[in-house]
Parts: sequence; C-alpha cells; structure tokens
Amino acid sequence: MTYRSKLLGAAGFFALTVLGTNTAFAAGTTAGATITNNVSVSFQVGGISQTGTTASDTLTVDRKINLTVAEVGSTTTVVTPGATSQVTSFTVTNTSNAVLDFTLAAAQQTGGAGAHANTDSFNVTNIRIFRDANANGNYDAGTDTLVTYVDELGADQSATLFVVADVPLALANGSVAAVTLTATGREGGTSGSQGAALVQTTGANTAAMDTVFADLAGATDAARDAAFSAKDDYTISAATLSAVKTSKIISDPINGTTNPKMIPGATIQYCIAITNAAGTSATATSVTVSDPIPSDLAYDAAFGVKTNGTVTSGNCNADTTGTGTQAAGTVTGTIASIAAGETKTVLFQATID
Ligand SMILES: [Ca+2]
Ligand SMILES: [Ca+2]
Ligand SMILES: [Ca+2]
Ligand SMILES: [Ca+2]
Repeated sequence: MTYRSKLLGAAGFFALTVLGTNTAFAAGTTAGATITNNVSVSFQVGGISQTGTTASDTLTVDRKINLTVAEVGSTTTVVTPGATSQVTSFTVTNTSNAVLDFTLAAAQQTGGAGAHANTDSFNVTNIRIFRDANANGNYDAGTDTLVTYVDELGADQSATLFVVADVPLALANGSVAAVTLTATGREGGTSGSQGAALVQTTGANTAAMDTVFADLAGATDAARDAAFSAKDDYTISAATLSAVKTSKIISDPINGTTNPKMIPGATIQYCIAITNAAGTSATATSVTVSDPIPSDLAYDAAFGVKTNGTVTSGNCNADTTGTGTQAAGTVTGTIASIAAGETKTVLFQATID
C-alpha cells in the first residue's frame, strides 16, 4: 500500500486489485506483475450525496532471486571400485518469484569434509549431470536427460538432478569422493535455450522490475550470489583379500605317513588360504585361485582339488565342501564368497618327481 492509498483510504474506501493471472506462490507475487490500487471517494454536502472522485496507483513487483539445492536422502552412495554410472541425487528448487533457468556445475574436491561426517579421499571420473526426465526419482540411463542447465523452472518448482560418475579401481574400503552440485539462477530467456546471467539492481528502486538476490550461502557458495550448492558423496565398499600358501608332507614311499620326508615320491599337500580383511569389507565373490604346479611335482588326481575349507590357528582343516579342477598342470579352485573377516581355502596334493 502506498502512502497515497493510505491517505485516500482514510477518507473513503479502497479496493486492491491484482491484475492479470498472478498466483500467490510461496515465493510471493510474480515478478513483473503490476498491482493497481483503485480508490473511490464519496462524500456529502449538507446531507446530500455529491459526485465522488477516484484515484489509482500502479506499481511493478520486483524480482526476488532465491533458490535451494539439496541432497536427496541423507546417506552416502555406496559404490564398488570399478563401478560405472554411480548416482548421487539432488533437487534444485526455484524459490524466486520468477521463471528462471539454472546453470549447473558438479565439482569435486581434494580432501576436506564430505557430506556425511566423512573426509574426501579420491575423485570419481566421467562426471555428468542428468535431469529426471520421467520424474520417477531414479536415474534411468537412456531415458533421463544429460543437461548443463535447468530450463524454465517456474516459481516454487523443483527439478530432480543426478550427478552420475564412474569409480576408479583399486580403492581402499571406506574411501570417500565428495561431489558438490551448484545451481546458479539465470534469466529464463526462451524455452530451450539458456538465458543470460542475472544482474542485481544497484541503487534506488526503479519503476520497472528490479532484481534482488535473496539466496543464502550453501555448501560452497556465498549469500546473495544467485547460486546455491549442496554436497553428497560416494563411499567405497571394497574387499581386501590376502593369500597365504603353505605346504605339509603327507607321506613318502619309505616311511609312509610316519615321519615322512621330502624324498622323491613323497606326497605334499598344498593349502592356499584366502582371507578377507575384518571390519566393513565388502563380501568378495567368485574368488578364483589359480596355481600352476611346479615341473618337479605331479598332480595327485586321486585327491583332486578341494575348496571352501577353513583354517584354525594357521592350520588348514580337512573340512572342504567344494571341488576344483586341474588342467594342463594348473590347479583352479573357485570360492563362491568370502565375507569380511572370513578365511577359506583351496587344497590340492602333488608328489615329488
Ligand atoms: Ca575428491
Ligand atoms: Ca528417472
Ligand atoms: Ca530458458
Ligand atoms: Ca548463495
């Protein structure tokens, strides 16, 4: 209400009329809208109603630029070394009172705090940004749209965006890669093209639509810079396997199984024990052991290759439950899975030539 409206309103009555099709958004009245305030004044002289008078005031609503960017959910994205197209999700919300474009940037960091009380320790690769084209909240390769900006986002409207990246191999369990998505408001321009950079009005209010930056400081942006940013991160779930190979003599042709010696014809049992590190290691699957038998040894086909045994105090137990194979002098045994802190074995026997 202008000062003039207040003055005239006291003498009669006034009516506020908002022209056009402006909707009352949480973001406020649409920028550029004109608000026309019409007033009518009636009065009497000598108890007789006289011809009244009217007045009008029109003002233009200025543009308040505001936005938020937020991580979807509140947990890290758990990834396996070597995995491709791994996703962190964000929403960009236009809390301005105008339709805007939002240019997008996904940044990495070297060290420093991640998004979930963790510390950045590696970088992902092939980092891209997709918009959730089918609005299902999930990244759908081939359906969702590779973007560099959000086009024509209306007041109070949100867009779901996915930062999609590949994970290098050979990363330790628990390694973290933090990513920051920054959206920066721009003029809407035309649909299908990115508008110009926004410029804040300096100096006094003008009769035209002025522009005021009202955004807060996000993860890496400042207050009142027409930008906002949020972090998410990737955390490696890896298995760390170690192998120990031991041998023991079973028998020889002279002593049998009583105090056997490593003489030609003696039978040796080999044990390969595979251990997955304790703690938060991922379960290793399809663990395949390949062991070429030295030329001075002959594979013991009667014993075969036995897998899935356990180890007690460094000794391999005879509790195997699976079998492997031998071909062209190489023993192969596959263990279906080894969980964190677990040890499993592959056993075979050979005789000394
Ligand atoms: Ca990093
Ligand atoms: Ca989708
Ligand atoms: Ca546009
Ligand atoms: Ca900001």
